[in-house]
Amino acid sequence: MRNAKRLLRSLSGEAIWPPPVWLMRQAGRYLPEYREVRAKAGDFITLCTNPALAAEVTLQPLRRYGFDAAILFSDILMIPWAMGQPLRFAEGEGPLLEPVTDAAAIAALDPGVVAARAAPIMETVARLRAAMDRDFPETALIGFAGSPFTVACYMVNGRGGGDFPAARLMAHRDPALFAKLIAVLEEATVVYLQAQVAAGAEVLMLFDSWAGLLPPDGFEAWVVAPTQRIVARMKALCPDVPVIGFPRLTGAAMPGYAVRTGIQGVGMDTTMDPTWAARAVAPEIAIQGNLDPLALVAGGRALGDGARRILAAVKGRPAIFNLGHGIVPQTPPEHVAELMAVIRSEG
Ligand code: 1CP
Repeated sequence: MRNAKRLLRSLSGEAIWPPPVWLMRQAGRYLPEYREVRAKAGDFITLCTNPALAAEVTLQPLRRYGFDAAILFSDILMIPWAMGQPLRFAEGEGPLLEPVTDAAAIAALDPGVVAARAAPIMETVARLRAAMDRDFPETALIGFAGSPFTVACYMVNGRGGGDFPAARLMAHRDPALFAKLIAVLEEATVVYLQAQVAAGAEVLMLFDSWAGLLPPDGFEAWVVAPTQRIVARMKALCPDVPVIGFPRLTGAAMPGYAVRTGIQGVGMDTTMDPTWAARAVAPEIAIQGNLDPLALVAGGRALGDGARRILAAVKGRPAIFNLGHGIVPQTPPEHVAELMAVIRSEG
């Protein structure tokens, strides 16, 4: 039976026109209705672990724009949180974690508790699936996790906002220790993604936002190999669920990552030339991206020309329209409607 959902068709290698569209961070602070729920929830972790509110903010952008996918409202740092690493989101500062810096701290991390502690997140997925089957039957539900390397960056450094020198140094100075952390994260990620699929996620995405910080041998050891193992295990557990990888800022190494990890879709970051990627990535793998989030803030010509350039580049091959990174909070909501009109007028 042919699947009617446009996102799933692209991820099974079909070149559909116009391509399906969703936007990274499509639920978030640029939407007044999100800010309202966020204020009601109090802090960000409370929002992520409240199934009614997390499902509500996930659905908000679908009601406005009719995207082809919803992405679970949660965060990549909910895996370290579920393993017991102290985490908070400070206003204006982003995530703050108690850094994991030695063998004892890594040995204390238990992937076995992830399923139980993440149960409220799975309840969100289940609610979303029920609501979407009823109200958005053609929209696919994406579950996600951070890739082990990117999550390890935050766990070891304790915060974002830099280029994670402590994590990168640990990988060089004590690769056996760093490998243990990556192995724990692999295990936790498989458990966490499998639970999302069991609850109703139809597509999985692995965010590797900081993959581009690594030298080639590190990219191989800490990004390609762990992702390959996670994807292989997910294929064994749920063969019909496609996986999208997003190895951000990895340039010419991206097409090799896409083929070797066994994923069905690959994200292009803002810097990537989509015309190049359309040829360099294996033709059965959907390419996803990559409008500059700031072109969406600017609107007008920057938005229209930028979107049309990407559409022209990906025409005739499996693709998914998206941004090259997440929506920024100052994005005018009407510019997102403008973008949807540009994409749909190409159809
Ligand atoms: O104040 C708030 O409301 C919190 C802001 C916020 C939001 C809306 C954070 C904190 N996370 C999220 C949601 C989120 N994060 C989603 C689901 C919503 C959606 O996409 O619609 C997803 C998929 C993520 C993924 C995520 N979190 C990534 C990977 C993608 C990327 O942007 O590179 C990363 C690196 C994070 C860490 C994180 N969480 C939050 C912030 C501000 C950050 C970045 C920290 C930094 O600067 O390094």
